Amino acid sequence: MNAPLNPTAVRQQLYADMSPQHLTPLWEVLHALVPPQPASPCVPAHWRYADVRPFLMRAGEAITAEEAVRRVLILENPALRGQSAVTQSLYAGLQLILPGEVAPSHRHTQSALRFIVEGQGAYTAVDGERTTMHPGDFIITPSWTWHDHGSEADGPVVWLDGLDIPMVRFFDAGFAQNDTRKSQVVTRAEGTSYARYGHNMAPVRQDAPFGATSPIFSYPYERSREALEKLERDAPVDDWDGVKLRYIHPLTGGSPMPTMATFMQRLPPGFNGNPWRQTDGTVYSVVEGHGSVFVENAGQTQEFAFAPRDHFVIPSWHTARLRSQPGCVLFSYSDRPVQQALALHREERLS
Ligand code: GTQ
Repeated sequence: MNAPLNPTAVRQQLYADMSPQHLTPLWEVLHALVPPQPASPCVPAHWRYADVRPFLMRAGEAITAEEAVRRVLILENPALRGQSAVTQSLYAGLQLILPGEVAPSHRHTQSALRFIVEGQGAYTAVDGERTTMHPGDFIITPSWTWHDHGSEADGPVVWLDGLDIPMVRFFDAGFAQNDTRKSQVVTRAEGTSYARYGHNMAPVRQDAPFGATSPIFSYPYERSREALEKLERDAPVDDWDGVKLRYIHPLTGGSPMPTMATFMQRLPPGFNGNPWRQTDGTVYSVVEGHGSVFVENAGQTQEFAFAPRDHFVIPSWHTARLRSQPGCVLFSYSDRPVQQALALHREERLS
């Protein structure tokens, strides 16, 4: 008679025997698959511009924009190295273009946002219209539109690229093409899209030309800043966010891109915000001023003391709070519209 096997041995034998059939037991992984709350593999991270800029400038000497196609240093989440991801769903990178250079025209199904960090006078061209970049401008490249970047500036121009690359990769839905031309032909005067859609007005007989993506290619910093300043002066300041507005698609009121939401906020001088957490991991670009973000990570609180042009990421469901002595302005983006479309987004405001 065989000796009775203990349950552990029975199970291990079962797993081993069925493994060649590509079968695996749920009960060994259920807890991790359906966690009681999000357990992001991402970690909070901070990229000081003072540390990053020398490498960007070295990249400018090591390769041309044309040879690189896009001369970008990717901001990789330290816990996701090798994945070109700043969160599980989002990509972030800093792109450099030097005077006289062209980043050749191509298109892809990934949506892109550009947030101008340093310099001015470079342009991006989308659908036949060029947009000149200024620090703090938020610029959109809609999915599957030809786009090239160029510079007639007299110094380096650097911007933050925010793309939905990991999300599109997750869906296995990425397509891309190179244009036959280096730069696209300009067919419209600069500023026409902003004139048509950027003033709480819209053309009488034209539907959304880019569907779910905003037809405003550039949201100028001047306008956003003006709004935040007015609200800081004349309206109640939120205890968590300071003064915060979201950018909108002017024809829908929704996010400017289907996959990414973007925000601009001003923390007034002496702001000491309450903590919050939300399921959309968020990337921040510091526009003006100094401050600190405190992020809880594995039971410990990390402080990132930030300066203008710094970048930082707060992962999903990490508790964070913001503080600024002199006051500051922050731009941010996340995958919130996707989570909202899937009825997954949650936010908790703590005190
Ligand atoms: O400018 O088209 O950072 O295609 C990554 C992929 C920028 C761009 C990036 C891209 C671009």
